[in-house]
Amino acid sequence: MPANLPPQYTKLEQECSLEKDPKKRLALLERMLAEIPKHKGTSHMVGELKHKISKMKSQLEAGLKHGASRQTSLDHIPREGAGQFALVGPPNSGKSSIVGAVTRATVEIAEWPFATRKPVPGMAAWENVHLQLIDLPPIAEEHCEPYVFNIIRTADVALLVISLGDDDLLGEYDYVLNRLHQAKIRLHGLVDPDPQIPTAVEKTTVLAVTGIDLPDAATRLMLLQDVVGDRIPIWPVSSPQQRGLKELLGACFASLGLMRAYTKTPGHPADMDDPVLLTHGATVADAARSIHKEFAEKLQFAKIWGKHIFDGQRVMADHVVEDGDILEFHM
Ligand SMILES: Nc1nc2c(ncn2[C@@H]2O[C@H](COP(=O)(O)OP(=O)(O)OP(=O)(O)O)[C@@H](O)[C@H]2O)c(=O)[nH]1
Ligand SMILES: [Mg+2]
Repeated sequence: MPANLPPQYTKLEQECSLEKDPKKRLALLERMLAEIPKHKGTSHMVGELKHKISKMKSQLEAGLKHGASRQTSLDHIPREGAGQFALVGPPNSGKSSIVGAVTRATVEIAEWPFATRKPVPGMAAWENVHLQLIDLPPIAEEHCEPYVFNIIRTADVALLVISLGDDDLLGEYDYVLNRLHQAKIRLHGLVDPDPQIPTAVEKTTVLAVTGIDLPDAATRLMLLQDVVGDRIPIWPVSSPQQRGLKELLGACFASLGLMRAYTKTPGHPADMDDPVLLTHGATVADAARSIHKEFAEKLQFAKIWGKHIFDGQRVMADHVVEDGDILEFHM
């Protein structure tokens, strides 16, 4: 028996699948339970909803018992948003300044090195997506927190930050790359594979240089450019002057290799603030599945609005989605 779900339920379900805050998620689940038509065709879904609600309630209660302030584990930060970026670099290179400039996180910014003592995550908004930046203590010969490598290893991307204000920027750059490689993390594009370290994890890398507002910045940037060549682009920024940060975040999103599609319910405009993030080559079925596995199972066809099709074209589940497409699922 088909579930025949009303559009307001489908909308709540989409909101809930994207909601990260546990309390808001619980409220949405409760509204879904109120909205879902109760008949034989939905009894399985009603049961599942009740189970999720009771699980979420116990998790919230357990969280309260262990103290209201959420403790950040030192070597694991739960991923949020479209992707997780670990800020990597020598001391005083401007990592915290970037995180402070583009997120609401409270970071330690100081003229002296080793100001950052623990990982601090923050969410940065770029267009209609959120990127999670993790400020980290520096990588230096004098001292380096061992957990830093675990965080970099599990992050989606390493955001390497080098300062043009550093008299030894090439030495620091080399040191960080080598130290990471010794810790079995090979920055993609910047470090070639080494048969001595065959198990090194290859990490997508975005390279930012800070201090483009400083004297000699242009000359120093050319020195670094000579070393990096055209292997990966260098994104120049000035955090105090808020220059280049939007472009840097754009490059961060691009490094994830994701595209954005949008969903709509019949008779309503698409929600362009709330993209579904998909890997390139994803199909209509993949898009449906990313919202809810039931969507994909019950999908009969989708209507699609985009660049290389006519508006509202009817497509089947195996149709490949393009960046910017709007999808209307029919079950
Ligand atoms: N002029 C200029 N100063 C900057 C820029 N970015 C950071 N700074 C300054 O550089 C110093 C170090 O900045 P932080 O952001 O604390 O550097 P960090 O890499 O987090 O340092 P650690 O925590 O020691 O690893 C501070 O005095 C910042 O104000 C920049 O783009 N331009
Ligand atoms: Mg810092």
